Amino acid sequence: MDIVLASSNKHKVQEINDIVSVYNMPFPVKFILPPEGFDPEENGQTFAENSLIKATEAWKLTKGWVLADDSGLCIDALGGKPGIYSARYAETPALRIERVLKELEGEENRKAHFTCAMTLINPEGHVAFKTEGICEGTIIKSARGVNGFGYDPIFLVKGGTRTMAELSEEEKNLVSHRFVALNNVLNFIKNIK
Ligand code: ITT
Repeated sequence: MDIVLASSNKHKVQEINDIVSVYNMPFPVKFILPPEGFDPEENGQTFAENSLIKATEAWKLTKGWVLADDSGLCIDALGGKPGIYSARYAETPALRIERVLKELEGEENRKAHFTCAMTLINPEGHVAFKTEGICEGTIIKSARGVNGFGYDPIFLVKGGTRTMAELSEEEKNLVSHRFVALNNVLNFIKNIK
């Protein structure tokens, strides 16, 4: 079963394909990139809304099964920011991290979580399933680690001593917000054939 992944973030696509490859699906599932021209306007107010916008845009181009992932980092002391603005918080990933660390300077409450909202649309164009996954942690004071992407180097996973960027890909894919959401999606998909 081919599913179009409504994303142009190659790290996400890689993580999603890695997660599905170790999930015991009863039939092969392959996530493929959307065709050229996929450029949704992410103007929703929530992760779930943006996920639906991306999925709908990709469905219009493909008319097949489509999955969208809208995700981001929510920091308690910043009232949930960067949240849905995670990808646009500054120009580059390094500058985004710098901005977050600056905004948290002197702040003792470092609690944060990653959220991932997924929307699955069927070939008829209806939302077949939607879900969210969360991964809790704290924001450390300076970046550590080179794996993963985005805010991984400043996110210390709850209950551990390493940042998300210090975990191996396999380790991240067992605890991440994306893993939690995708597991729910795959549990749904395996029962539809
Ligand atoms: P698409 O919309 O094309 O899927 P995007 O990167 O713009 O790609 P989002 O709008 O969902 O995707 O924004 C997600 C941003 O949140 C991403 O660019 C990172 O900055 C951050 N993020 C999401 N998941 C993350 C993860 O697993 N580790 C670190 N940062 C993450």
